Amino acid sequence: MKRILTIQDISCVGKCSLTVALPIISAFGVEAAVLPTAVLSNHTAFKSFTFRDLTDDIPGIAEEWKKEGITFDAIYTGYLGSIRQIDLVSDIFRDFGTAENLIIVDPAMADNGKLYKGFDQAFADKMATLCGKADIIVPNLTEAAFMLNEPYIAGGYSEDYIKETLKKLTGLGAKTAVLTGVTFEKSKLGAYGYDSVKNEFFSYFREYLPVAFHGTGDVFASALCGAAALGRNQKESTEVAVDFTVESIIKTMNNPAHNWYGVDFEAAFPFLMKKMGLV
Ligand code: PXL
Repeated sequence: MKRILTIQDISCVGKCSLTVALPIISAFGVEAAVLPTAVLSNHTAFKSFTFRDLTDDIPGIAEEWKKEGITFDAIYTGYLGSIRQIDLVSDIFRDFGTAENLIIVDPAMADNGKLYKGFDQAFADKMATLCGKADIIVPNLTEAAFMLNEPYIAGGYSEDYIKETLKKLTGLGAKTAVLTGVTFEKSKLGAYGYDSVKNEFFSYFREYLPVAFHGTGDVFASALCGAAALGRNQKESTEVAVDFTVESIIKTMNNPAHNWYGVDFEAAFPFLMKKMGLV
């Protein structure tokens, strides 16, 4: 069985980060190993939250894995809480990265033109250096703008603008960049990628849904990792991730009792497993 190490916080309630990554990776029939970076009562879009930083635990946990000779087919990082944590995650890439395994970085730190609570430009600059060490990065347009120190453009941009942005993102050092939340026409939304090794662009669009839910970036990244770990190529993995995210949003819209803080990705598992040929 393939094994993914995912490094991000555990927000006890909130349907994001580890409470999303763990079940989704498992649904692919892939083992999910976790390195929790912090424990929060709930994610930071709630009015208030507790935050227990686990940074000091990271080196010791990694040492134990080294003693055991544990290896990973992919390492996937999401929300990270501090600049020091990014340095420690870089050490993990150095120590557990190989020529064969995939390093996937979701620079989860911003959306809709704004950084999440607690982050500043220095953090975004540091996240850009972590992205430089990845095989695949999956920023949204806001995260891309902060990492490139450019203004955020919400819409009305051209395909050339997206292609240039993708080239600048891989210029940070990542082999492939996949931008999420890309839209050229009102009725369609999707992801646009660039593989700098093959010098190839790829994209996949679905119908635009007039809703916005928290945690969809984490759902997208987790599904892309699962598909990539099972050997799907970058375009195929992107398609699986877009389709699963759209299906999760549709399930949420169809549930009148859905909560405000995350999507009902659990209800989309039958769809995912069929799509992946797992059932
Ligand atoms: O969904 C990204 C995310 C992850 N973890 C925490 C967050 C957020 C977004 O707000 O607050 C703690």
